[in-house]
Amino acid sequence: MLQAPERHSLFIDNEAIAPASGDSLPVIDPSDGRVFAQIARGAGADVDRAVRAARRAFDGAGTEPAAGLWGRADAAQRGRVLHRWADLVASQRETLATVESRDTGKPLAQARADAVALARYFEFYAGAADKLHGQTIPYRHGYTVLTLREPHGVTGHIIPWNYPMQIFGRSVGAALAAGNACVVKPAEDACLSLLRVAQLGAEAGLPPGALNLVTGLGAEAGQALAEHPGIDHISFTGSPDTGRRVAQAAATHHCPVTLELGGKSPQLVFADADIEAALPVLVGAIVQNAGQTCSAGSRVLIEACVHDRVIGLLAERFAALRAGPAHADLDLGPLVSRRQYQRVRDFLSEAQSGGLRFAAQGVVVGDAPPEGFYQAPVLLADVPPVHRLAQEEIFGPVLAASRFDDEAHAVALANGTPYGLVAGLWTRDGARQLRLARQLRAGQVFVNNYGAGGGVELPFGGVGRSGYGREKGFEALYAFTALKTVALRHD
Ligand code: TXE
Repeated sequence: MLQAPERHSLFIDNEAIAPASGDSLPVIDPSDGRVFAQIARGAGADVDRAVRAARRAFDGAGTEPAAGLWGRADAAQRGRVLHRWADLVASQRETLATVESRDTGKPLAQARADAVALARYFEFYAGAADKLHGQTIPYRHGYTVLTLREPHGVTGHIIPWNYPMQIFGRSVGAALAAGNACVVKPAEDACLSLLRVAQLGAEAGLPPGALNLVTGLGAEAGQALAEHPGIDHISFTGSPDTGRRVAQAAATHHCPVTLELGGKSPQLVFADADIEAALPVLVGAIVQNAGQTCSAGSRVLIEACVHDRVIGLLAERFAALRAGPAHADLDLGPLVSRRQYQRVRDFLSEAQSGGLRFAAQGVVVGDAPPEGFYQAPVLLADVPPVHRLAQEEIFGPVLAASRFDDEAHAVALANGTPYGLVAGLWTRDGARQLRLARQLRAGQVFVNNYGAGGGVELPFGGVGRSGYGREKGFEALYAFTALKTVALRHD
């Protein structure tokens, strides 16, 4: 007998709540294309309810339930709640990883790493909560001037489907540590882990309303959140087009926005690099999460004199990569949805019709269900730098390689897309390392590594089409506060 799909509610005021419409949306397992759950289809009325709950937790007064409990909590108290939350996430790592892996299609080991990273975000911001302080500023005689870092109030968070736990951790962890109350709109394609994480937050001691989740469609719940006049700051991770829409909606009520919009991040390989050390990192940076990573190293630029050798070595590794069901825990799982799969297939058709060279391709294992959204990794060589495959974010396991003649050429190619999120640089020449780190147009530059293993502590964000504002590290805490200057005249 077929099992009825599990049903999930919204999470408001620490309670599971049905959406006002009573409607739901199907959740599809990307490994086999089957519906296995239903989520609540939240929309405007539910967002409004969540914003009111958050406002009460932030600065509610009088006899309202949980009035101001989060807004008035000491910084150390907020830190303690986040610490307990980190411990609960760590203790439920396996459950969370299993849920995330099925929902997104990512191999179990990668989902496990995401759960560990989520706990680490909470741990980092737990420790930072009571170390976020202002300054005193030397001013004229007879004055004392100080700055206060104050929470915005109610913050909105629109989360994508590629790393639900990690992106929730970096965004909501920082916002709560800074004293804000949060309303979160997870992605319709993957939100089940976050519903569980929110429950753990309540168990850890978040008062009702401090954290609220409204699941639903982007055009409904997401748009309603961005437009809501009760939101004091919004952070968005997703596509450039939707980011623009969110910023426009937020601008109607002068709401500050942080946008992280992905990239077309290059890795530059010079002839003097330790190429053996670079190879697994070059492959990992595009295969991780099947290339559905904002900071994926989706371009590799190789110095001409070592180009053919590096392409040959990369091709060997690509040919050995295996894609299969998430639970099989291979190099990569399926893409998250049929839509994302189709998007990647369209790019690859364009590569084929444009005569691009497929230097190597991995395999989809034979027992992968045919209804799953599998794409074997592809290495494209000699991609003309102006080609769409070298310019646009594909968000799939497709690495575009091009060659460069000298340093200036390498920088011109690296900086030659509208994006600017991350860049990787492989060279043993110390002066070149510093020179190029300055010249590369990116929010993060990694030298002889890529991604620094996640880097919870390292400020992250882009320039140009990759967005603006910084998340992670202490920078996120600054972003989730408004600075107030107080000037006292006493003489
Ligand atoms: O993104 P969207 P999609 C890129 C990647 C991918 C492409 C399309 O290239 O192939 O975007 O993915 C919510 N108002 N990235 O269509 O639409 C939506 O519900 C408010 C890069 O899934 O940007 C989801 O929660 N919110 C990226 C979130 O926005 C809206 C991660 C992201 O969806 C909305 C994901 C609206 N009008 C995709 N419409 C990264 N930077 O890592 C949608 N949403």
